[in-house]
Amino acid sequence: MFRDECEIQVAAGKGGDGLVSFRREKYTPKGGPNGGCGGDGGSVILVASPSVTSLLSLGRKPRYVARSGEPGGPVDRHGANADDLVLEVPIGTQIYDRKRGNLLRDLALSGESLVLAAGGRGGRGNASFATAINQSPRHAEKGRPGEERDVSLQLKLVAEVGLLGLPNAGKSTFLRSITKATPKIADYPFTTLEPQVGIAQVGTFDTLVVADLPGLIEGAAEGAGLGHRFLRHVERCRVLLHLVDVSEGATTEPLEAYRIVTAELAHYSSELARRPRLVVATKVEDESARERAAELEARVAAAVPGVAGFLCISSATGSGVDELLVAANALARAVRA
Ligand SMILES: Nc1nc2c(ncn2[C@@H]2O[C@H](COP(=O)(O)OP(=O)(O)OP(=O)(O)O)[C@@H](O)[C@H]2O)c(=O)[nH]1
Ligand SMILES: [Mg+2]
Repeated sequence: MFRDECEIQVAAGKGGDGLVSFRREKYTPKGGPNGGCGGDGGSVILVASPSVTSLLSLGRKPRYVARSGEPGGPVDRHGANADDLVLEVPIGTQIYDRKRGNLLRDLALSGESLVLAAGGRGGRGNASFATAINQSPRHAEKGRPGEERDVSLQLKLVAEVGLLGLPNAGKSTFLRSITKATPKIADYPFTTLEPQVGIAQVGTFDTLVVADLPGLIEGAAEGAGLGHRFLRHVERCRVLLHLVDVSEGATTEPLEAYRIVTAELAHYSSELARRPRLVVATKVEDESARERAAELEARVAAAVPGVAGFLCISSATGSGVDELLVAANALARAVRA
């Protein structure tokens, strides 16, 4: 199972209390104050880690509590600081404050971290309060409470290229043919239930991170099929590849297939609908497919905003696949620049 959002509560550790204590030495009736300070409570910290790919395990527990600092001891002994509680999240996790609803941080890079809840400071012991006037203070501070926070976490994949299309368009097959990723492939719709990323080698020097997504169908915005919530994963993609099956066996006519996905994209976000795109005719292996591809090209090339090119591929024979990668890479670089 894959999980791309979860809600958790976190509580940092309380600071240890400071101590009230006095020196007791033989033959010294009234020793000075020697109560030590409490240690600091542990903080709760989120770190983006490449070894975590979903929010599944984090979401299993509703609340995470860091340990408290140890109290101060006699003879000026400082209580031990508690260790921080470090929680690993996938790269691309966005953290929202649930009370205020605002975005706290976007952990888009490996190793980036956020202190979600800071540990409470330890209280000072009575030794810290001794002055020339008050040489035997009888009070110490309590440790401060740790911060608490309710957050919701959302994972947005970080990929340069996103694959869009109707179910069975050949998205997963394409990803498999260009990367080491092994998405499931089958001739029934909605084989892909969760987004998956792979890294493609382009030429000798370049790599391209490509995200395979579930198929979109008419009415996805209203929840049809798998809905369109997963489109948030393409929000970060610089470039979209819109795959359209033009083979004999396609269940939907190419132009209609193109229109449906474009409309659902626009429904989701007008900005996303204008994202630079390549339209890709898939399963182009015979003359009739080539004809349908040419027809589609003639229609979509007619000034659709964002469409930067039209290509034909067959992941089965490999024809056009390298050219598509080079074109997608060039477009991604052009957008980045
Ligand atoms: N002949 C031919 N068949 C292909 C090609 N690419 C994909 N297919 C077939 O088309 C069917 C669907 O392929 P998938 O890659 O699973 O399609 P998808 O777009 O990922 O589908 P969903 O995950 O359901 O949205 C499978 O039976 C594939 O074998 C191709 O280039 N040529
Ligand atoms: Mg698929």
